[in-house]
Amino acid sequence: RAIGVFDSGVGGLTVLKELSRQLPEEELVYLGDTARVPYGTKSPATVTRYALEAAAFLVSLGVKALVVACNTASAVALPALAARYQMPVFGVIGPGAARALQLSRGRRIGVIGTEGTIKSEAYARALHQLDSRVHVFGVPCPLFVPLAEEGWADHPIAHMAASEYLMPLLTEKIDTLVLGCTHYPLLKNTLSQVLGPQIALVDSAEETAAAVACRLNEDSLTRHTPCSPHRFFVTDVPDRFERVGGAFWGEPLHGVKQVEIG
Ligand code: DGN
Repeated sequence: RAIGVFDSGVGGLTVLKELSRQLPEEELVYLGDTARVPYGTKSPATVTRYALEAAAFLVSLGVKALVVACNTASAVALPALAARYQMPVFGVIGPGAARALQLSRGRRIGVIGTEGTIKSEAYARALHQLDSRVHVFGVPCPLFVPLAEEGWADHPIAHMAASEYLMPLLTEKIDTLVLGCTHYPLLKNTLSQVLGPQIALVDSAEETAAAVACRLNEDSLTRHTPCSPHRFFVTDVPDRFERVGGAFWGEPLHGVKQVEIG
């Protein structure tokens, strides 16, 4: 059986890519809720409703585990999803927080994400639960999402936006930065140019894939035979997803199907 992955749109393909790299034998089914993107500016109640509907669609396909690739949905809807389903349900917040603490030497950790993710303080809660002495500084960086989708992650405009957004984090002398949004791994180069080499970057996508691999192994749910091709679904017409998603997925996307959920 497949692993079901959902996100508000194309961004979650960064998580899917890591899953397919770290678990090459697993079959993956992806749902991008492109009719209702962005989640980042919506209320927790609305995002939770969307997340439950997206999960229900994947569960109807018979998946064995769910991965909430979207940081905003992970931040506000994970308890509701975990309460509804018996199968393993993974979010991106816990794995990203755990890795940030491993890397941080001075316990001064910055978190960047959508407005919804930062306002929820989900990363700060996860970090404080793991270590009560940690200092967490959250900054919403909403412009990074359209910049990444425009293919401008390395453009001077992205550099300017990053300098503005990250200034307060440099003032706070953070030593580690969590990339708390699906789109931000594309901006890694720009971010490390602005922050300098001393500040460690945590890619939640990589950490989440590692957590999924570990848990599937423990539960003996891992596949050991080559998988059938991954499947991609969206809730709006697939054109834009196929065009923009290629850069996130790493190769051209074809055969994306439109579905109705909710
Ligand atoms: N996928 C969203 C996230 O990781 O928070 C970003 C895109 C959005 O909904 N704004």
